[in-house]
Parts: sequence; structure tokens; C-alpha cells
Amino acid sequence: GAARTAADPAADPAARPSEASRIRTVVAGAVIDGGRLLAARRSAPAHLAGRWELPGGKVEPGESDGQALVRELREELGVETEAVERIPGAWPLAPGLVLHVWTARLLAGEPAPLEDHDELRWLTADRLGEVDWLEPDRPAVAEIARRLARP
Ligand code: 523
Repeated sequence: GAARTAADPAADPAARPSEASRIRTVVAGAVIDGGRLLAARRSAPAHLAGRWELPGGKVEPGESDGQALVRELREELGVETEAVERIPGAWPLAPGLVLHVWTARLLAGEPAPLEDHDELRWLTADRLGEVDWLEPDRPAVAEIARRLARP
């Protein structure tokens, strides 16, 4: 009978989260300062440790990409930043998980590997190929290389 009402998501498919909202975003920051890009070496999990990435993490429910990026860079590197511009593209990480990359400006602090990383490097455009980037980051790093090469 009346066990299910319109407020019950089981009875009302429109009330269920859409496909798009079940896809989580990982946001990463291309922190650029003085013509150099910040690269961070992951310390965990084991299968990613030693690989280099643009630092970031999962966007939490209710957060914008920019808010999540600022929070992650504060937690992981101890710096204040602002998200500037999204690099066009969305790169699949795993089923239901996609990577977005934003350029970020350093507002305060000197990045330090406080959490999730064991080494940081500032790379000029000609040196971006010297570290072993995680595959999903490579297209965005290539785009940054093009931008740094023509300032
Ligand atoms: N990547 C990735 N590139 C990249 C980042 C920040 C993350 O390919 N620049 C991948 C690595 C992980 C997944 O995205 O498989 C989640 O990133 P992670 O572990 O940095 O995000 P967290 O810290 O928010 O994740 P949890 O601690 O698991 O919540």
C-alpha cells in the first residue's frame, strides 16, 4: 500500500542521486611560481609511492573543486593558495573517479611535504619530463609545459 511515498528514493527514481553525482572528482593543483611547476612525490599507497603527481585529493560532498584544492594543498603542503583556472579535460582514475586539474597561485607559505608526499620539486618547463608522473597527470603536465614555454 502506502509504504512508499514520493520522498522515498526507492519509489521515486528522480530523487536518487544522478549518475553524474555518483562520480567523485579528484582535484589536483598545478602550482606555478616564477615559471616553475611544483611536482610532489607520493609516499603512499605502495603501488603509487615514488611516482610524481600534481598534489590534490578527493572533492568532498558540498565542496567546489576550488575549495577542495585549497583545502588539500593546505593539509598536504602547508601553503595558502588560490585556484586560478581549470585545465580543460577530465581524466579517468578508476570507475566513478575522475581527475580535474586547476592551475593554482601560491599566496603564502613555502610548500613542504607534510602529508602524502616525501619529496617536492620545482621544475622548469625543460625539466618536467625528468620525473615519473602518474599517467592521469601527464596530459595536464604537457599542457602546463606548453604554457610555461611561451609565457
Ligand atoms: N591521483 C592521480 N593524480 C593526482 C592525484 C592528486 C590523485 O592520479 N594528481 C589518483 C591517485 C589515487 C586517487 O587519485 O588513486 C585519489 O587520490 P588521493 O589518494 O591523493 O586522494 P585523497 O587523499 O583525497 O584520497 P583518500 O585519502 O583515499 O580519501
